[in-house]
Amino acid sequence: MKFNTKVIHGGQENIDPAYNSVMPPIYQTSTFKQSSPGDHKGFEYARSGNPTRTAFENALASIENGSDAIAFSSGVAAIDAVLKLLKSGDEVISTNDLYGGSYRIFKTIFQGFGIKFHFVDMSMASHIEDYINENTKMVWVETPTNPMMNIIDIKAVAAIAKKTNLLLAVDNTFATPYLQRPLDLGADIVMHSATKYLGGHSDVIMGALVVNNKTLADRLFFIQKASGAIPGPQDCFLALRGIKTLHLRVQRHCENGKKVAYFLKNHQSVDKVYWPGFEDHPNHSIASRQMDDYGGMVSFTTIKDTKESAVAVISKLKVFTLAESLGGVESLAGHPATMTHASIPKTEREKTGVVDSLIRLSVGIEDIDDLIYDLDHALSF
Ligand code: P1T
Repeated sequence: MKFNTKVIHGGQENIDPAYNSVMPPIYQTSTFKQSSPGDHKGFEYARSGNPTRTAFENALASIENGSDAIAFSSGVAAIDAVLKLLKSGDEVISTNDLYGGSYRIFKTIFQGFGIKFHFVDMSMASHIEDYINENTKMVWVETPTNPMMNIIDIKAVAAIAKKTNLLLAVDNTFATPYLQRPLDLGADIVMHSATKYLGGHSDVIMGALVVNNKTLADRLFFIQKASGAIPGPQDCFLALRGIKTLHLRVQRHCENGKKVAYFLKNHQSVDKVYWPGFEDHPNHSIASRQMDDYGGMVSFTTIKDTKESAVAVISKLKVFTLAESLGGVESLAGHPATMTHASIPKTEREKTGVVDSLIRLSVGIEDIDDLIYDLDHALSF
């Protein structure tokens, strides 16, 4: 099956044996009747499993080319589950430019449990080799990175990780499986904030992991059940519905993202623009190889280069909404330094370019003329 068919039908065989509904029912139940102890139809207690959740998990596994997907109540709950594969004394090599909440759970929760994190510039995959020792167990990659749009070569990192038996986890939230399939490139675990493009409509908080290895899947399903950060059936229904239009939405996000990126690059009030589709992006050739297009996320600074100027631009926007999050149909603008990346110390985030004047756009699927007009108006100073 090709991707555009898989988003609609992948993993969706026999989803409603009772009435053959085309979409799975929302099984709003906490438990399932057993005929005698242990005798049931595959579902016992809804923390362990719910058919609506299974329908979402199977759809996601199908489009990521994995054997299994494991759903969670948020993206960070999915990250939390990955880290629970580790134990005290283990070390993780992580991308140095990444979502602030990922950095926060690494540093403020799991570091306290004795896991050590190294934040490394992975623009050259070989940089990670300097940090590998006998305690290293995992490499954490986010690509494109949030918010600097850096690109990391998944295949090259996977080759290094395989040599020393490290697990490679890739946060595929920005790219989505429509543009990038990390398991095919050698990753062991794909992580998603399903809150973003998978859900696609800014109406659900959810996360997921995808793997292509039954042993790893069993461990993660066990953590899902034992720690219990599961999504409810309504959220699973919404995220599944989102997946069915992922290909159409992301295609338009990419088209609009490209037009916005070039508009900004040519605007006299704009200084730097970060978007992996530019030929002068440092890892453009890797992006072109491992992604099918460049996505709808664009970050930029203005020539005034102050926090105040960024805030002034954002506050003039009318079609773009000032809000955290990304990947919904509507365009959003954010100020990473005070919003999504506020939990990273200023000196740390400024090293990777997350300066006070940086603005991040999640370019939505509205009419491009309205988006450009909105930006042009906000940038007229
Ligand atoms: O918000 P949640 O569903 O828990 O997902 C966390 C997460 C993980 N990974 C990436 C790359 C993310 O961007 C996020 C969430 N990010 C935002 C809320 C944001 O505005 O960047």
